[in-house]
Amino acid sequence: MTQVTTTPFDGQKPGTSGLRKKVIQFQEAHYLENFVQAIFNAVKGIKGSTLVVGGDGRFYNKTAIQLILKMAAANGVKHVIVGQNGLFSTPAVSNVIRKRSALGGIILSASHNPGGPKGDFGIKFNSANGGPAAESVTDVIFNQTKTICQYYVLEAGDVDLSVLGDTMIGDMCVEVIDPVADYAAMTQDLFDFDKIKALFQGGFTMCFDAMNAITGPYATAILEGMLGAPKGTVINGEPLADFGGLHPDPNPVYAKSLFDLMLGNNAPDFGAASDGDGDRNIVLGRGAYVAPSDSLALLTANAHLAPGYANGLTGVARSMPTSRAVDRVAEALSIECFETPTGWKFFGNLLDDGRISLCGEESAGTGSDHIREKDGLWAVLLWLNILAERRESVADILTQHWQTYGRNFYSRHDYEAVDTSAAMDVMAKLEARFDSLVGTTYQTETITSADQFMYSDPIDGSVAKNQGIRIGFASGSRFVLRVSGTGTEGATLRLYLESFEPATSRHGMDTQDALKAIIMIADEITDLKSITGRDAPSVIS
Ligand code: VG1
Ligand code: CO
Repeated sequence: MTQVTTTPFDGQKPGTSGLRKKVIQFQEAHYLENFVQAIFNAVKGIKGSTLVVGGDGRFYNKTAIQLILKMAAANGVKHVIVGQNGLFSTPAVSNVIRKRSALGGIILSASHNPGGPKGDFGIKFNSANGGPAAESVTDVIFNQTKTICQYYVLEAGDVDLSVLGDTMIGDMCVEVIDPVADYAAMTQDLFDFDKIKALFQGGFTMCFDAMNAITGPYATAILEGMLGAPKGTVINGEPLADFGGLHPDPNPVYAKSLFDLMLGNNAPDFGAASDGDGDRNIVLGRGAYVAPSDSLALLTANAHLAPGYANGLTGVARSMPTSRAVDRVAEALSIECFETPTGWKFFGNLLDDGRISLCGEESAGTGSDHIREKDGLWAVLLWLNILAERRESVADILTQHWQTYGRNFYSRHDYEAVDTSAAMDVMAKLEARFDSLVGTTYQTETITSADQFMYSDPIDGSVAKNQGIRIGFASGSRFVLRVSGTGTEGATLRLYLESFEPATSRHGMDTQDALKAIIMIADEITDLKSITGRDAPSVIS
């Protein structure tokens, strides 16, 4: 074993789930090594433990895994379970950690960020419950990155990750497993595969765009293999190191070809896509896009149609910027509904404690208590199970949902890669005006509340501050402004806009038109465009 002397570096920021940077930064001497050692120093019980390791297949995945194996062995880890060829989707890692009672897992991914040598890479630690490490752990990792002065590596050759089975390196066993098998078996327990099979046999058509990222092998095995969907249902199904140049963020801009297909003349019955690491999903019907916030509400209202949720839900949760469509369903079902900060880790305690069964975020993440990560393919399968039971089109199901609960018009405007100090300036100036804003009327909208979102975890009492600015209006409309924690260039400002429309006659409106007044007011009072020098958002979803 070699002990290498190193110097501290600007590690992961406190509060974020992992380290996400440009590949070239990870290629700098000692950079990845420092972070991996910081994890091993921070996590209790590493010696003699079992860990799960894998990633979304992006550039640098294999190099990073070989290093992690050698460092794990040098740090006394007993057993590492790795996906064949180093591949694992994020939800599959969560599942294997739980199933094999591992101490935790290391996931290599930058999720929806672009890949390739000039793209992004990332690494994060998940705990024994299968979920992203809590802030109490990530804060210790962060402190370690600032003080670290040595790391440990075993001198050994690379392990052949293409072959299933066990290999010893030093005193540590590396077990290479099929990354799909356990995950596929888990989904079979939750959903009625026979019903979904019958749906496909009846001629139901679907397009699943894996965006050349990790869900390809999972979707192909489950949809085309186990459920009998025709070959070709899954497109872009091969995980590529640079995602074939695609930007694996399933939104109207980066998944444009799927949107064009589904909103065009030859649309199949159902369309779906997921992101780089397989934890997000979007779904579309013929001529109908289901906004992720609406999807969470619809899944909550219909989950009982799938065997895994037939006994009903204990409660639901959504991240703060997610639209409040799901709140109305929870009220109708008389179940609890929680509002948490952005990021999946905040759902962990509620799921572990059985307070919620389903949860989701506006950024196309939905999941349940089956694992502790959001799960793209799971959401698609739940949709398929619901469609197989209801035998109605996605568009009809959506329209009926709005008729019953009203429609929450919702949109997110991202200003990517803006100057970091300008972004901070926008936030600080708006915050300084809270008192004077409340009671002010703009056009027909009166501001009734302005605050920085703070969350107290109902289970362990931990407090997360400064989770985004919320401006509420008397009409029930609101907007939210926060700085992204996952961007790797400058800062990304996210502006979330929402209005509620009870009148069925107005449900067919274009979303941006419906939100026009709120968009104009947000522009005016945040001063975002003049401070950042941008005249339009980079992405509207
Ligand atoms: C974004 C999303 C957030 C999500 C996070 C990680 O964070 O908005 O909802 O939990 O990405 O998703 P931010 O801080 O950039 O807004 V993933 O698919 O990267 O694991
Ligand atoms: Co992701």
